[in-house]
Amino acid sequence: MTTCTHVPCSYDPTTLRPRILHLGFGAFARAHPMVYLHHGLTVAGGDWGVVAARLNSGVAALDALDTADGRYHVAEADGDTVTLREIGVLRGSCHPVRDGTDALPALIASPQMSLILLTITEKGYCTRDGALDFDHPGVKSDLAGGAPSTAIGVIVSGLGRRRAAGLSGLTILSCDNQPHNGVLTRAAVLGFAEARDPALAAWIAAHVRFPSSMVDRIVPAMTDDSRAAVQNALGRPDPNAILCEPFRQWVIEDDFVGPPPPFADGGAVLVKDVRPFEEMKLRLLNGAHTTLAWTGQLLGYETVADCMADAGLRDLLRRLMLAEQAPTLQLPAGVRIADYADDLLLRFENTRLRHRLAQIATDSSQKMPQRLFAPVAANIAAGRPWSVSALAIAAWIQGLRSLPPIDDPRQQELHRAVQADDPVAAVLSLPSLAPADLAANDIFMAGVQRAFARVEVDLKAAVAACA
Ligand code: NAI
Ligand code: CS2
Repeated sequence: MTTCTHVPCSYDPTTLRPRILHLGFGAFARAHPMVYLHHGLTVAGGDWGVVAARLNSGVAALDALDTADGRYHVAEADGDTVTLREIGVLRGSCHPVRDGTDALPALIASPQMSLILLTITEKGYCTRDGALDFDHPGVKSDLAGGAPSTAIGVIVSGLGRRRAAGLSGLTILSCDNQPHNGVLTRAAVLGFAEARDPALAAWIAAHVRFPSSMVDRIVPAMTDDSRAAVQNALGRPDPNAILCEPFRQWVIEDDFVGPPPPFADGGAVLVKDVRPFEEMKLRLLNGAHTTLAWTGQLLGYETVADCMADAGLRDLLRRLMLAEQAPTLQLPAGVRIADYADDLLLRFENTRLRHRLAQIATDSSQKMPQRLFAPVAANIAAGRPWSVSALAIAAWIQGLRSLPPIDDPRQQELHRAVQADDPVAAVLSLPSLAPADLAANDIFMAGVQRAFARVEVDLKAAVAACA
């Protein structure tokens, strides 16, 4: 028996002004930053409205939001409850394919624009080794003077117009699962601006803020099941709705140009240093997700919740989190890491989510460094165990060889590498994948090779041996 609660929007969306641009408006945007703003406006009021934007795909998704006047529902679901919140923060949408390539830079340069939010996925930053990747085809084309096609090109173009118009700077807040995501965004934006116009780069460095943030809420892509669950709970379809877990967390570096939107009133925590929070989350939650994505698929499971019914995989994750990831962390004050790990396992059990392992496995080349390679490097340096991490990396390589292809910006290189006689060495030696000193470390290479040999023969036994 499911208890459904419907919470209508209690503020008047027509009083909001477009002061926030959200680039990369997909599933997570709907269910996380918009929800914080929604709660903040509900509690504290204000006029902070959002323009939802995407760059390459998704015109129809934005059209559907416009048709609904920007209103949609977030369904927060677990075993026996569904809470449907009506969100009213959107004040329009923008897409270069529909509205012209000038539209996004012009929005960024509108006087009332104060904040750009980003959920453009790890690859959307066009970086390599922490700096802008000048070999990236999109970056090359944007710098050659074409209409900007990358998020970074669009942002710099808009900031150039703000400067030319004598306007103030603004804040750019990354909500992507990257370590030090503000530092990375700043490096990409400044790298691009420097190549285009050093005076603009200097203006950006002086007038634009790039706080880092740790974001957490599990928001799988919508499926027929989740659409049906929303329709049952709401009594009618909502084509813009999103279903997610009840849990949410947002820790933001307190570094804004001017007063921030009421995110803190909506439950976000503003802190001086986000690093302890982001490392804990990226290594325990996301590291565990990536481990499951590959081991779970190889064992024939489809979703995270399916894996949680396998005692061997549960034990494997606990060991990864507590014996391998936790020792690499400086914990945020007041956090008991065993409780944090137990809470994660409970969240993973949520059968309402049907979080597909194949979705988590996408773009793994962009996820391995922060989720597994960095903690492994720390463990090897300290002489601590890292056998579960080795198994996870080996399962990734075996999965690339034997599972149906999964999207990854480095898919072609990876595909070639896994055909080599020594796929482990070929993959881990790809430039800018693992850190160069880790890839050159014999202990690392031999450890993953040993794990790979076990994974190839009998993954279930390899899991049991590690767990
Ligand atoms: P999604 O697929 O629903 O949306 C992705 C958005 O990124 C789309 O708007 C797409 O157009 C845009 N995008 C993709 N590649 C791009 C590129 N190269 N340049 C510019 N924009 C690009 O995915 P979702 O679930 O919204 O996740 C997006 C990101 O949010 C994740 O990659 C992650 O960093 C972050 N996140 C997601 C969570 C989740 O549970 N879904 C939780 C925590 C963070
Ligand atoms: C997942 C994350 O797709 C993935 O890589 O690990 O999106 C995860 O669901 C979120 O980070 C949870 O906050």
